[in-house]
Amino acid sequence: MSEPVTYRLEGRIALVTIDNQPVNALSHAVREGLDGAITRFAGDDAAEALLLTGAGRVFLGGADITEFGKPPRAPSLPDVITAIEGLEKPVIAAIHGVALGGGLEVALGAHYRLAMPGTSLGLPEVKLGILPGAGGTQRAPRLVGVAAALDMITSGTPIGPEKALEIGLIDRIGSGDDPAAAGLAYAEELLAAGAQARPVGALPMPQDAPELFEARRAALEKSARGEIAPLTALDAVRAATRLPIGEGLEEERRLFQQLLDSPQRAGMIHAFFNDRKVAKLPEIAGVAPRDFASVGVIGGGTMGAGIATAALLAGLRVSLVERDADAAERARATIEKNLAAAVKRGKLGQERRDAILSGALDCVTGYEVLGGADVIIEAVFESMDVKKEVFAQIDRVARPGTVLATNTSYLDINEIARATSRPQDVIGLHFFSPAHVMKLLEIVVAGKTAPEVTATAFALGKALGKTCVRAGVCDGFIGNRILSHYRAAADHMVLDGASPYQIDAALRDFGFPMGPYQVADLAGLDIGYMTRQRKADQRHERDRYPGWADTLYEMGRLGQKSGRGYYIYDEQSPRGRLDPEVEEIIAAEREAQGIRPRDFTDEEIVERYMAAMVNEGARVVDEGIAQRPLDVDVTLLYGYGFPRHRGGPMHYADTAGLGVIRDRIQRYAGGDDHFWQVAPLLARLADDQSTFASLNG
Ligand code: TC6
Repeated sequence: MSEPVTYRLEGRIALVTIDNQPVNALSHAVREGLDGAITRFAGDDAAEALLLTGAGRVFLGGADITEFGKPPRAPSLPDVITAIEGLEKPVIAAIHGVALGGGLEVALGAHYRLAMPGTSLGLPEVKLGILPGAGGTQRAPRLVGVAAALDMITSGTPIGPEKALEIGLIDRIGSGDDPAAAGLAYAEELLAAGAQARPVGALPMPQDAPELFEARRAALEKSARGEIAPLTALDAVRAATRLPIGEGLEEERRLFQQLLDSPQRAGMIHAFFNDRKVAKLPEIAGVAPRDFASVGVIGGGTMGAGIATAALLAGLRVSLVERDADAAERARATIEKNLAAAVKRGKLGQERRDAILSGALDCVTGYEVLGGADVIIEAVFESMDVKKEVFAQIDRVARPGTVLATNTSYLDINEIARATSRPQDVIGLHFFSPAHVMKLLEIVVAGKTAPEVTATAFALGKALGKTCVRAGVCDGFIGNRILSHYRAAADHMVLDGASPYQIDAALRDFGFPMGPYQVADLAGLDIGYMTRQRKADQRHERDRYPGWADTLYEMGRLGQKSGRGYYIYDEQSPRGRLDPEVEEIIAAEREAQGIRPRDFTDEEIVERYMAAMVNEGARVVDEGIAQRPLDVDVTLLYGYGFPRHRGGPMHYADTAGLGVIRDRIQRYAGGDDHFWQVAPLLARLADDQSTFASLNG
């Protein structure tokens, strides 16, 4: 293996290059290499300055995340950076691609910083449940001031070189396309000007700003939803305003270690690696996707228009088919509105928007236009008969090799595929509404879907910026199937005495952005009603029924869209306020069912809700609907608001202990042994004292 850190004299400049592909993570070997290079440079009389660069696509992608949670190995990154900073001859960092986390902290240990155009500079540690623990919280505020440092550190959002130059994070934006060449030229220029070592740690302590810290703390307490890293990072920055650099670094280390040991760190790193593992599937390894440049969308309602918007934003051409000219016009107007919102959010330039609307979008009424599409996505009314009719028509016009996708959220895709003469080309693409905003895409592989079609679906999803999860065919696929189970558990608690408001609040405290009854109001209570109607003939005599939900629907309480659902929405409370009438309706239902209500603690609410989610998750994995527990975790994280710092429901279960979850379910079965039956996979793993993670590969 080649050396991860090389040292070469370029005239009077020592060029130190870090080469640890793919992202030059600061692994143990890299830290050792850097340590060696520092010592060599200090004793190298021929070297007057040191230039740090990264080989390949990026400068440095940060600390090696795979090492977190393992015993630390010297030299530590903070020590290496302090040694860089302490060098008596100038050290320059030439940054390209990304300088993230520990990578940017290395650059902060240098005395001068140059970044190439397009570079991304950030301290994203809070997104991994930690804080910049290699001096970032002490050096960044000294360099750019408290406010700008807090922006970067507590949000984790990277900035570009222009902004970095403006706030003083870097000294210069390089030119050309070779960072080493740009860095060498800059180093020569500095030496010619007599530049000296200029340690950031020696800059004056930044002024304390109590009001700023208080305001930021209050804002973070609201937005962090139980995440501890942003608040702890804020404390570390505050230490920079009160302690000299050496003590500040020690305090940072102490706080970093606290976070490193927390289950939140484990949850967020689990999520980080899952984001990457989820698209790695043996069935499509080495399978080339088909080319796609144009997408046909059938149906221009909220979902179809959202899918079309997502495809347009990804630079694809879109032909949208509606049943008549008015509907086509309405679809176009919805897409225009979506694009205008994207312009407003800074996601799309005005010029690009104009080009899209004049050249890349066609809203028409005939299916013939679909003959030119590489992928066709159907987003019409959820009825098997309608879908089959649409697919028969698609089959008539689509050219061979076109991927035929349905956006159904529960129908049997095998049956839909049979309506065509090419079931191998048929696949499910289950978008979440609004489709141009929500990150999750369930890719539902049917019995005869060809691997090439699955590979194309994953490539398309990636192009649309989605997190794609492979699912198998069943009612509700991965996400909605699990949802219907944990939502039933919540309904049972309502029947037994918990108020929907208590349940929502308990789950918000757990970290969900909304509780299940707020979600129901957002989606519309008609959706739940329709689902209950649809599944009426599958209902078992022992299923417990949330009759009050039908009453709310029949009263016209459809949720946010009608101003009333579980909550009341009006000018005075746009986010909803509690309604005693709902409690009365529920109380009447309990009485009608002969139930004596009891109290629930928030803890019991969360435990029952999570047990139901995990149990159904285990069934979904066992049946092969999800291939691995991690697919369940990613689905719930990206489509259902599961708190990222808890990693996902299956990771949550591993953390709690599978035996504990199994025992809870067995205990609940004492009250209802129809609903509460331990899933066989959960029982097996618990008996073996194993984990869901053991199945993630
Ligand atoms: C930190 O620095 C703390 C400091 C204080 C400590 C004292 N380590 O994302 P990609 C892997 S915390 C180990 O697909 P891209 C990744 O798993 C860190 N591995 O590529 C994948 O492996 P696979 C702060 C890492 O071009 C492969 O590299 N830094 C690391 O789309 C390619 O990754 C961050 O949070 C790592 N640090 O994006 C940055 N990073 O092929 C995290 C990546 O086996 N990284 N891998 O699946 C990123 O944001 C992106 O990877 C990227 C490149 C923008 C660097």
